[in-house]
Amino acid sequence: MKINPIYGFRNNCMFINRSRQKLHGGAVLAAKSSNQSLFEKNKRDSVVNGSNAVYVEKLFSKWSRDPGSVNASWNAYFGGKASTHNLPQPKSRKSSQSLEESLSGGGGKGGSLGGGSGGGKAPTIQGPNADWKYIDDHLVVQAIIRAYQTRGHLAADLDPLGIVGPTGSSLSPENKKVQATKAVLRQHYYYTFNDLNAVFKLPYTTLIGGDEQFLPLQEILDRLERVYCGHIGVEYMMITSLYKCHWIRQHFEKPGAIDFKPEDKKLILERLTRSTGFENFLAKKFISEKRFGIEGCDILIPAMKEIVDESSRLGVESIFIGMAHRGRLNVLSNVCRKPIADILTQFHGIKAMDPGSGDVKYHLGVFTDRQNRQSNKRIRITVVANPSHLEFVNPVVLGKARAEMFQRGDINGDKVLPIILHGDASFCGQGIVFESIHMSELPAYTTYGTIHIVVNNQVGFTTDPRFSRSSRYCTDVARVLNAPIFHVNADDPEACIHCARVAAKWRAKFHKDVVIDLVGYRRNGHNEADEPMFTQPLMYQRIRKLKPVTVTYAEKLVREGVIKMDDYTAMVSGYEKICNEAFEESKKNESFKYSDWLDSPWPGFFQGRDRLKMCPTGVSVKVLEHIGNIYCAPPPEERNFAVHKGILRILGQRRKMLKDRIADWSLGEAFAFGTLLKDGIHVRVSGQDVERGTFSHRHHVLHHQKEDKVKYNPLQYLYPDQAKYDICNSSLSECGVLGFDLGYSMASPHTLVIWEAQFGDFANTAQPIFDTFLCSGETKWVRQTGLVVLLPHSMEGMGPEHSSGRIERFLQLSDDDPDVYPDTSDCDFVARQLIATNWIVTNLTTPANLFHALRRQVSGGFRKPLINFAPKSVLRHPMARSPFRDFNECSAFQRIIPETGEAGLKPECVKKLVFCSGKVYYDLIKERDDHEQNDTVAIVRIEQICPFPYDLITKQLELYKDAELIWAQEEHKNQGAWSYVQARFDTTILNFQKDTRCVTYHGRPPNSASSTGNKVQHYNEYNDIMNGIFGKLTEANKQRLADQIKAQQDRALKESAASYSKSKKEKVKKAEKKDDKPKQASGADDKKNSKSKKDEKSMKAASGKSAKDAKKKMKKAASPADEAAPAPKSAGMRSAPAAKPKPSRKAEPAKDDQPQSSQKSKKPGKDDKPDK
Ligand SMILES: Cc1ncc(C[n+]2csc(CCOP(=O)(O)OP(=O)(O)O)c2C)c(N)n1
Repeated sequence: MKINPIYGFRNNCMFINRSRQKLHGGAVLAAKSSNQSLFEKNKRDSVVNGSNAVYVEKLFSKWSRDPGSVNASWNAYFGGKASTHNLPQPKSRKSSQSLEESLSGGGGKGGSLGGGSGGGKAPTIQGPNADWKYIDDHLVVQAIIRAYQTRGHLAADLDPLGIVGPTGSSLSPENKKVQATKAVLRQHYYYTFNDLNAVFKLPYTTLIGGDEQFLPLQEILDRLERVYCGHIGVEYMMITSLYKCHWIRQHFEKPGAIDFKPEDKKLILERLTRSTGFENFLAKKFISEKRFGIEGCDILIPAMKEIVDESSRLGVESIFIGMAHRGRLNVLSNVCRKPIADILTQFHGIKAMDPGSGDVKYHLGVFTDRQNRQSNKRIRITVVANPSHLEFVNPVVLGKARAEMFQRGDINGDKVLPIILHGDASFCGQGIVFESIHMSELPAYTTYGTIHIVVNNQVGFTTDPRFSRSSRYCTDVARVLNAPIFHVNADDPEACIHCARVAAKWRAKFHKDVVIDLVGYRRNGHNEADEPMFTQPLMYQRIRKLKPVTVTYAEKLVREGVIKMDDYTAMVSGYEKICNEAFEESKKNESFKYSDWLDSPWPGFFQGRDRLKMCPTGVSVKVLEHIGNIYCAPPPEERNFAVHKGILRILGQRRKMLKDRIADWSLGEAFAFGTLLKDGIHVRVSGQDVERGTFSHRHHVLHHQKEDKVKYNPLQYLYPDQAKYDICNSSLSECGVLGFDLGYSMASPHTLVIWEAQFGDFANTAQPIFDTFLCSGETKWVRQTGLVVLLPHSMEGMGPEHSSGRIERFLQLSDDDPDVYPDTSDCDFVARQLIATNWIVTNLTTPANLFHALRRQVSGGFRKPLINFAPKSVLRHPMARSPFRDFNECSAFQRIIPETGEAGLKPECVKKLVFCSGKVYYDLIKERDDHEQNDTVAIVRIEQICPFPYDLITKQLELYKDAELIWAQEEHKNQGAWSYVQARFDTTILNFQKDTRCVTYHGRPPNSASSTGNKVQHYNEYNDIMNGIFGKLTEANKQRLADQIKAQQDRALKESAASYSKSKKEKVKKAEKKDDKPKQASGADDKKNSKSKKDEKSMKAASGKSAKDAKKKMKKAASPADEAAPAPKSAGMRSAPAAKPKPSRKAEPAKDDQPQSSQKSKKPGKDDKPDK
């Protein structure tokens, strides 16, 4: 016989079968006859064991003489009756004693944990006189209560089909229940209680007693079973807040918590009738149509209505719903109140009057704004249109809700509520679920609580849960939320409505997520045409026998006398009549509009606007200076903000640019943000490490070097009445965060939302958002967004996975026809082309063009997503700078940047016209310069690849009509923009009459990887491209380059030596000044002498040292500033790694009257030093 390690009794003889005793929780009581000898009892009762037998023996003889002389529990044990009155009350112990006090001796008073009658005495462990059984009983009762609270859901009766037992086993119902209770109670299952009617003091951790502090054990067990193992399984004990746990208990444990008034019950039935009636009606009228009905989880509709009503009562004004196909039409009709006739129109197969592809009816969005009858308040409900990709709408809904909160100034989410519906298989199967819910507590992404409802029909298409998840519940992924999960049997309407109501209250009270797991079934196949018996025969045999919940609930209410059967029949026929009338009305519709199903109406934006009017994006230099002065300055002195030395240096460099009226990438971007903020446009930048910038180029958020969490973001302090600027480091998610920011951008057209990828190729993991929302959202759902996506892209020899943002994919998804030359004579051509495209794809090369592109995103009468392939080394490239005049009122976005150097001045002399896009431009101009072909090769940058600038390309063809046409790219042939531009070049050339030329490709050969990881190979490939375009360097070229390098090295040496001797002189001067002071120590002269000798020595070494310095300087210029931030390498490309580094160029200080491109052809002058 085993001894229970905790209780010290033999557990195998204590267990009396629950079914035999009809007891709860395996709690065991054998009524003991007072005549039984202790010896006889001992045989069966292991309370008496070797170690306490003598003690019990004594007690027994005492009790035999006078039953009142022993403790009441022993009296009960030996055969007497336990009563509430003579039970020693726990309060006789020092009930207020804390655990800490107990463990530490409690200040010497009443510290005994073992004493049944401590009474304020010093802590003593009571030995044989203690009433151990009584104490154990109480402790076990407490443990049992806690076990129910923690694990009661494991024994809850959740499955209306009764297939999956409470423990997931396939035993007989009775055995299942035993197993389930064992799973809840674990070791306590084997504990023996003498009397189930014995009264116990309830601990303060339960509210099952209501106003009662004491309850008989049987009643305690009954109540726990009812609360925790009925049709609701509450998972909440993982919540770390005791207060929240208490709140949950108030809403589930308190007697009467789940009671409904008759009128509430009637309302539930009415709503159930509509839910079931809607599906029945569609099934009758459109037998073969897919509608993904909700039958089997019909309670979803009343549950959602309850959430809407309760939330509206609690102050919510706007609800955002995300959901998949299942029950969607029913939700649109019965929750959002989209007119049934409008929904039925979708079934009639009629034509849409507006352009676009539209979408299937069970993906469409809805926006309604109506009076809520229950709360008598207005409420807006949006169901966000979604693709078939399950769960990917989740982050979009969250972002949209968050943006709405911002727009309304709803800082705690009191007025805006997101509700997301999930399928059981998709909730646990799709990673995007985790990515989305994991944002729930992030300051820049929180929605202050989302209500999740899982429509758990216990099957995913044809797959059983046991094959589709490893977790017990499909909701286990949500346990990261530290929020309650209510599992509820969908065939118990009142239990479901109760959970819905509590969920709404929870969200309003705590602003935290909450999950409802509606466990039901699917009455039909995956869709109505599917045969479910193929794959789930037994399940469906049961389903066929089940009455719909609406019927069973109606019968229940009839039994309870709440309604009469006639009332129910009238409800059913009344709703049928409504549907029939709507059906007749819908038949009158001859057409409809996709825009009737728009989920983001943007009131006022589309009305009275000239969509073709392109708004200017340039600003006055004064504004730039104002923004620049704040952006480039350290925090104001009064902030007493310790700034990092490196940041101070960067700010200094920025101020120098301001002075020189020139902007690098960071400044250009800041100008765009700053000017938009000034205009009242809210700007939000989100992504991994965006605050600093992956390449350490942005530094929008400065961190106090001495105080934790003290930050300074200068762009938030440009103007007193500016719009809000948010820049937020995101979680390490692409899909979730991109989806969120897409949703954010949908809330208002007057916001610039930017998502920046760490490296462009990481956008791969967000592909569904690009494919199904961003590139096609407008055509499917008439929904616009001006979201900007920045994808760092360029071949820097950094390996396959950090090089390519996969331009080719985005261009392949662009929907302009490659074979149609558009009407470029139209004066609105540019606007028309932009309006017609599904998104804009750019690969920008100048800060000014970035500035205009960003401003253009929010300037006109339409919104388009912008995918920009962002620079890496070009961020720091000394030539990638724009003079202020490129930002001013006369400037604008340049779709192409034509040649403006020597070749541009004499186009007739040009032999080669090279088109390119992005960073390769800077390589090309350097190589052209090295090859001394500045007058014969013209280089044109295509900044906006899609939509293709046909008109401007045509002009270039005209201008260089005799030149050979070349497309140069650094990407591999099957990648980059080549396949997109090739077809469009052909169309342009064809259109350009008599032109027989064609564009030849110069780039890397096809490859499955986006780049080599080997630097030598990288440079060799580079040389091949450049040799292909410019030919090999001639001897004269080489000599000139060598001379140039030498001259530059000499100059650097001289400068270095000069600065060294200058600093030495200063030091000597300082030392001399010190020497003028009275000498204090006799040995001072000697020391000074030896020091000056040392100085002499080092002066001699100066020239050598400065040579090293110069080399170092140049190496630095040609190598990455840090691992994450590659410095421009174009200067060193030709000479593979082993070769001597070449100096890079520095941009000339811009003068407002010089054209931007003249910088590119300028030969190194005396200011040309390697950029640090
Ligand atoms: C990402 C994704 N994968 C696969 C599918 C195909 N599919 C559509 S519905 C479905 C079953 C989903 O099961 P569940 O989430 O339980 O929802 P239910 O259809 O049962 O309501 C599947 C596999 C899809 N639409 N999206």
